[in-house]
Amino acid sequence: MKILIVGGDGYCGWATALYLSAKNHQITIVDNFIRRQWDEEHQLNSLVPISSLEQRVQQWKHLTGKTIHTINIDITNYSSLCEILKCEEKFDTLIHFAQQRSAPFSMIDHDHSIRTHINNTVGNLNILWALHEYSPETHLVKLGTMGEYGTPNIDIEEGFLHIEYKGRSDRLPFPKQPGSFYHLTKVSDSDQINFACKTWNLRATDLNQGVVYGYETDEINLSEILANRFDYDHIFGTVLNRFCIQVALGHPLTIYGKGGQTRSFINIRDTVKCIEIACEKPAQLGEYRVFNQFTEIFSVLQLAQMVSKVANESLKIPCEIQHLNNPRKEKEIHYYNSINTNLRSLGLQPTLLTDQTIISLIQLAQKYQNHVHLQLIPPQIRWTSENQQE
Ligand code: NAD
Ligand code: USQ
Repeated sequence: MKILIVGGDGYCGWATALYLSAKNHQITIVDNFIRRQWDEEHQLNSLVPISSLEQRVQQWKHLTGKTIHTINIDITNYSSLCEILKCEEKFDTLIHFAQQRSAPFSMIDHDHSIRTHINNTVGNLNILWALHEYSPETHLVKLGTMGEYGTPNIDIEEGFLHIEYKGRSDRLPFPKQPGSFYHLTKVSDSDQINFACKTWNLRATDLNQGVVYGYETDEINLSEILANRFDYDHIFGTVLNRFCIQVALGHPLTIYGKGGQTRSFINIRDTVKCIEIACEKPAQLGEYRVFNQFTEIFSVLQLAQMVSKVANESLKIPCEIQHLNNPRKEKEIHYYNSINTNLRSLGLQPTLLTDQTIISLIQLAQKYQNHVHLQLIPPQIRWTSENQQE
């Protein structure tokens, strides 16, 4: 397949580009490196040092003989995006990763919230318009998030809910209760994509992905020049990756509040497989489908307990758990059960979280611990000035 990976220099996008290239798909990456600029702006760095995209694709060519094309454009620039999609031999699939994806970043202040909305909403709308005008048969695979649904007191279905009301019934979009201005942009994207499929007969798969953890894929492991980013800071670092790095630093695990916050999780090895499944089994023209892309559900406290047990018992590294004042506005104790049958029924074999995975992440952090800036660990961005909880 001819595949355009938009946002292919990032954590999920780079791992996916290598994985799909290894499977002999013809890959082009679009990225404007804005994420590398945001890191500089906030003085953040990846735990594992990352090479430039140019060095990365050269090394991939050198090791495997396979070519990954790269294009540096900002997808909020419509005419540049159109130039790519106007090409004669159309892309079979466009995978869209290119967004500002940190909830805390979107809550820093007015400016960061607006930048998140412009980048994500305009970028997504541009992709829909460019597909409509120049490549309407290309299958859009869009990264959404489980956080679109929030934490309702009922089971979370895959995108839609069958409702009976006053003697009538319908299949309606599942109610959305996002927890940050970032998550709100994903809700808006989903509505736009659904509308574009109905109105213009586009085809799309919205992958509502859970929190991603892990570092290794077979391709990333081939060379240090192929290294992926691994965020540990309080803005872009996600919870399990952060806990493993905190162990290596001898830092207590930073649970926000009570830790009963429960989320869906997925190993990056499964992220790339889910995307492959979505590409190879595309939506029909006019179809908007939603897959919940995760493999397991944990509370933050459960994760902290698993990590501290592995640290204390298997690695003999003393590890404490710390309950911090929650910087976010979120339920800390709640019902949570989400459904993930679509990807499983299309063949996904889940990679479950094991002690060995936690050990290898802690060892990765030990190897690169000199790169960590300790001041980036504690949370600094608060959802409300009063910092009150429900
Ligand atoms: P990332 O920040 O590592 O990568 C995003 C990439 O997109 C970066 O390389 C960035 O430069 C690029 N980009 C952003 N805006 C762009 C623009 N306007 N034009 C061109 N390129 C642009 O993020 P990630 O962790 O790889 O996440 C990828 C996607 O997956 C996001 O949409 C995110 O919402 C979703 N997702 C991520 C997670 C997770 O835990 N990492 C979980 C669920 C969903
Ligand atoms: N948390 C802690 N301690 C920490 C970090 C986080 O207790 O040190 C808690 C948070 O309060 C939250 C939960 O862990 O309750 C998850 O936080 P996170 O930072 O790991 O993930 P989140 O902000 O939800 O965002 C990440 C990605 C985002 C993606 C989302 C999937 O950054 O791009 O959309 O996971 S989901 O959570 O399903 O919405």
